[in-house]
Amino acid sequence: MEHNIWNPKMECADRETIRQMQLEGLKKTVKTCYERVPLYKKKFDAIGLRPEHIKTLKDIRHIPFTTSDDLKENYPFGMFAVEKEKVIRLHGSSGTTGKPKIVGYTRNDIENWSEIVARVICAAGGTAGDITQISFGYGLFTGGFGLHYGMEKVGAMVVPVSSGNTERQLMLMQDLGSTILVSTPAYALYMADVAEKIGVDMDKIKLRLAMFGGEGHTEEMRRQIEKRWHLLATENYGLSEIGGPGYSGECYKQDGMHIADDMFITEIVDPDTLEPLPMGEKGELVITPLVREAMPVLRYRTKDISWLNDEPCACGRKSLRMAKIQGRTDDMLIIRGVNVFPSQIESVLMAMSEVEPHYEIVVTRENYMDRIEVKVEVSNPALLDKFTELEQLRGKIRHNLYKTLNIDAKVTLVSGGTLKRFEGKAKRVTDLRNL
Ligand code: DLL
Repeated sequence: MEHNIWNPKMECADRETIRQMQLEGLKKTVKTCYERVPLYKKKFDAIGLRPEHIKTLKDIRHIPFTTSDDLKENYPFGMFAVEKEKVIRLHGSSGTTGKPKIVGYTRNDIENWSEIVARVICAAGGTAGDITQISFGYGLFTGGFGLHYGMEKVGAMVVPVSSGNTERQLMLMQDLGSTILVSTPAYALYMADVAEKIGVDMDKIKLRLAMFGGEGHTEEMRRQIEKRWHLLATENYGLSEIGGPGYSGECYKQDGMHIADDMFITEIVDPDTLEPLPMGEKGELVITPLVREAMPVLRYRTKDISWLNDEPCACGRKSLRMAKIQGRTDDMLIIRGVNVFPSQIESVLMAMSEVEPHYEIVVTRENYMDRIEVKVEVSNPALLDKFTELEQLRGKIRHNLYKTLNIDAKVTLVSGGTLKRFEGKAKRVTDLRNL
């Protein structure tokens, strides 16, 4: 596989050069926000902060945070920093209920976006000769169009199938000889199930690389998907509020996601005190884009938990790397006082060969007591008829969950193919407690 670097000047720049660029970008963005976005003028004036007070990168800690509530309150165009005539595209968050978070792009924004997605693609090993099947939804979701533009920039042949109609996806994958799959990990799993069911010969599939994003997966889940599809799977991360994918992505070394830090300042803060944390410590990811024209945001609180690594990577890039998302500050479940992230439950399940990577978590409260139920599909269908063995497996899963997470869960084993499958982002947790 070829291992090129899309933009060596930026991706391999020394940290000092990057810091210089970041400081310039920060000053400019702060000035634009203050002068053009009423929300920021209000926030700055309230604490007596003026753009000229930002003199060093460290001064970023004086700038107020931006949250998703700010976007909601200023829906749809209140956060825009340019006249509407300059905005050539809108996208939005992927939630299906309520009002979406709307973000805008100028022509330059689209150009910069394609550039950083091209970096992520190249880092993963994507090249001009590839045939890329984009199975992310096209629409307000930034995933489809983001990867599409990046792939075209790299020169790959793009097949914009979008998500859904899985049998047709598989037909095209075989007929066209797709070499890269772009999707959520949940959809790649679902597609593998359907491929098996309709008897697709996996050896004839030419996919060599999958680029997953839009949601996380555990390392164990990644290995399973790689094995089933015979490919290398890389992960990339982003969110609509900062422009979508392209912000960060893994290289083929699969050792942290490289951040486009000539275009973004990244901080990790303690989600409770909001104080910035030192390199390597785990906390909430806070992002300040530096080159966005249509909708710049300052210190956007992502609610995603990660940590940073500033060591140069074996691939040659010197950019900051972020660890895979450990969970969201708002998806942490507190079960009878114990903090549990769904990804930890996934890790426990995925480490067991007796179950499939399809599970659901249901949390309820009865008589003031939290109850958690973990439903998971068993791998061997014959097991379902053997009461004793089934009970043994249930006990084993319960024991492993208790040992690792210190929670006592009800475990329900179901037969293969019975739990919900997802064409986009998976939704595996249902919290019925009305907290
Ligand atoms: O999911 C942007 C994107 C599309 C990134 C395609 C990568 C590829 P939203 O729909 O606004 O944007 O959702 C953003 O999704 O705050 C994370 O919680 C989650 N997320 C996205 N990528 C990952 C990932 C896009 N690799 C929200 N790992 C973010 C974990 C992810 N979570």
